[in-house]
Amino acid sequence: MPQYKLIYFDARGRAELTRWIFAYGGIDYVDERIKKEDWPERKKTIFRGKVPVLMVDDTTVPESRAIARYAAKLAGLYPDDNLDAALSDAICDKIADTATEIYKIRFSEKTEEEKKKEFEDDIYPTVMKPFLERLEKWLTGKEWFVPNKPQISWADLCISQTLGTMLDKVPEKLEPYPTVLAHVQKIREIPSIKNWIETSPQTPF
Ligand SMILES: N[C@@H](CCC(=O)N[C@@H](CS)C(=O)NCC(=O)O)C(=O)O
Repeated sequence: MPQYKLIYFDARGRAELTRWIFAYGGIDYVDERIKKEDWPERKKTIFRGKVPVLMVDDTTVPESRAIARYAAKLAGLYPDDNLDAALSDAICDKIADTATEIYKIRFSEKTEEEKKKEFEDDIYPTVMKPFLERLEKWLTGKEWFVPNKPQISWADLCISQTLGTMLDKVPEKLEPYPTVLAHVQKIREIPSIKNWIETSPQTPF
């Protein structure tokens, strides 16, 4: 069994989905969280100077989506049906792209008021709302996200982890989507996930 080390900042960000997947799979790993003040020096030692990276023994795996997909395979959360796999990739890619849009605002120089306004006037109506409407329809009548061989997959964790942040910060935005909301909550109630949420470091983002 290789040794796994996930290297990121002390934040949920682009590493949290992989942490959920490891928690679900009961997979041992080192959760290394680089302090802000240590980053300029550490950056020089990290492949392409970007995190997250996953060390698998001495091999560095970069790119958060590739890392999460690899972790999902280890945890039995990657669909073995090819079409289900493609659909799970599609939703996780879509969510990651949306998160990138949100990060652009969050880490910009704008004031908190300006960031909030940009989310309300731009990102929410043009990106989040149409996405939530489609997801509400897709999940209606389904137990899990993938349709062909229905079973839990990393797509369900991805939906719950990302939209869970929205539930914590702007719960009213999920209220019009009861099926999505129930799905987010169902995954958060899985004992291994619930335990991770309750015991993991509390960070602002
Ligand atoms: N496409 C990459 C993006 C990685 C990325 O931009 N990471 C940010 C943190 S979320 C980073 O390393 N920022 C520090 C820096 O660029 O110095 C991924 O998904 O992993």
